Amino acid sequence: MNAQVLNETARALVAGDKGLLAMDESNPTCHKRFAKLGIPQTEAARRAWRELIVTTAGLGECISGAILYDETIRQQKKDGTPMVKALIDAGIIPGIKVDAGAIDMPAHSGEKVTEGLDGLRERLAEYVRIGARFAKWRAVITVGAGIPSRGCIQANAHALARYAAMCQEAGLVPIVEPEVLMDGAHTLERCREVTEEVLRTVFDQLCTQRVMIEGMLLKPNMVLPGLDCPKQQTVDEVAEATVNCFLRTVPAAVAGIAFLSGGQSAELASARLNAMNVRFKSRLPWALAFSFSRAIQQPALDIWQGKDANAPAAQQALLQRARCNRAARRGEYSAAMESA
Ligand code: 5MM
Repeated sequence: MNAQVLNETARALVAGDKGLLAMDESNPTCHKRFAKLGIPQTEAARRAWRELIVTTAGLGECISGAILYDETIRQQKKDGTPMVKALIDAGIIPGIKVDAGAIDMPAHSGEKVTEGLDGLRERLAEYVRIGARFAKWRAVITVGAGIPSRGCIQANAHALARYAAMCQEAGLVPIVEPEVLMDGAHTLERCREVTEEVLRTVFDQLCTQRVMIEGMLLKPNMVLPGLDCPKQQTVDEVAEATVNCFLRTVPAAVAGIAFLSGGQSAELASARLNAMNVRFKSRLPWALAFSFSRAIQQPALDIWQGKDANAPAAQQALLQRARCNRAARRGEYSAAMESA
């Protein structure tokens, strides 16, 4: 493990006002999004969509790193250029999702555990050869009646820590993503309580597995009320609850925090990140950045609809969202940017 290289890569991913683009949807997730818009659920369509993303001119001004799916990291653009080279040429660091997805957890009704540790060392070595410099693993925590259980939190935290240690051994910066889901009618206070317990457990496991905290990034949920909760807090209240939760649980040595969007609208995700940076940036030990998938891609996908003729407008929409989130990192985002 080269600690200096890991620390430099982790810092580069959250440097300045840039953030990450998650384009690592597994085929089932990608197909769900394509199906809603009548886009064919084929390898050709997935490749075309991802080529549209990586060839968006100017994307590298806002995006530091892109998280790819196994299929995409092996693909080429129509002209034969590998996707990885296209990203590097655009000034974007290539990364790879390495978990094998979340399955139903035995003896834990309604809960999931993420798989993918078997054979991981060999897969990581191959991804390094292809050009990846960081990796990502997502754990899913569901909030409901009597859940999450201690067993679910511990199993997922342990797997995240084993994955992170193996990434660092291979020279890849691990992005550790424990996602407390927004689904349900739980309150913001309940989300805060669960997120705190999850983060405490995750960092305890990361230390136990000897993960170098300076050489990793955290990709968490914001602290939010459930989507069906009747009381939806203001942007400022969410910003405050989220930052306070992390101040209690995330070590100062972590190179950066890059939020997932988790099903928030693109505008709300930008506004909430912006509020955190406006109000707290100067007194936080870590950078507050983004690692959005839907909150960057969805407006562009809605325009593209699988048609070549719509590609320029879709790229414009993608760049617009990336610029909004870059502004949110600086604390300079405003609703007026949406109509610009
Ligand atoms: C939570 O999902 C991650 C962030 O995306 P959003 O900003 O849309 O919430 C995302 O990176 C996710 O891990 C990938 O899309 C892969 O998900 P699947 O379910 O396909 O493994």
